[in-house]
Amino acid sequence: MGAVGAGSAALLVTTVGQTLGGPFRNIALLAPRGRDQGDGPNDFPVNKTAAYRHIKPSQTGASWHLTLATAAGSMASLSRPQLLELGLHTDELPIACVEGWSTVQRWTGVRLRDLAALAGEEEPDSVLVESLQQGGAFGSVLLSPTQLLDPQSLLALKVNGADLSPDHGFPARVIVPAAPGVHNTKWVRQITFTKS
Ligand SMILES: Nc1nc2c(c(=O)[nH]1)N[C@H]1C(S)=C(S)[C@@H](COP(=O)(O)O)O[C@H]1N2
Ligand SMILES: [Mo]
Repeated sequence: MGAVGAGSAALLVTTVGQTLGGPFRNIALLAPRGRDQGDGPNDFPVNKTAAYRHIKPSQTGASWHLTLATAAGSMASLSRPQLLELGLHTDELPIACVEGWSTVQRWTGVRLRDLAALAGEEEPDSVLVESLQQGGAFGSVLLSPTQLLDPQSLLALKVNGADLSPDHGFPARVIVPAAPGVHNTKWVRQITFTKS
């Protein structure tokens, strides 16, 4: 019992350190991997960093385009400036990681359902989101029609008013409500809307 109690106390201290951020963050010894959390608007926990996933600046610079595809084969390709000119929405939504932390941030981006409409498939049966990430876990996710149609589901381009940092998924990432953190794919390269 004593040992269990001590363990819980240590965990609590760790969590408090994480929540406080700033100088206290460094005393959170068990803080989520990814330590370099970025500054200011991007200063919140990172799951896997861009470096860890081998995302290169050459892939995320001006040459980056989002590809929208459908089963019918229609394709659209949008640069980041083009995405920023679409109707943008801002919402506070959490990332809840199964590793034991969660954080609420203010995200700005394009609604996933608006991207489906752009692709010409407004009622797909499934939505496959693929990252620039090659190999490793969490490089893609299959979203449901319910997640797609939710007006809070975004392809986020900004957080707390600033561009996403590389570690938080620049140039674009998924943010969907009420889902495990792994659904929030970072460094998105392609979204495929499929109708069976
Ligand atoms: N491409 C990619 N996306 C990813 C991950 C990843 O490893 N690769 N990690 C996921 C996990 S487990 C979580 S909890 C969130 C964390 O987002 P954050 O690092 O911006 O806080 O990103 C998700 N998106
Ligand atoms: Mo996670």
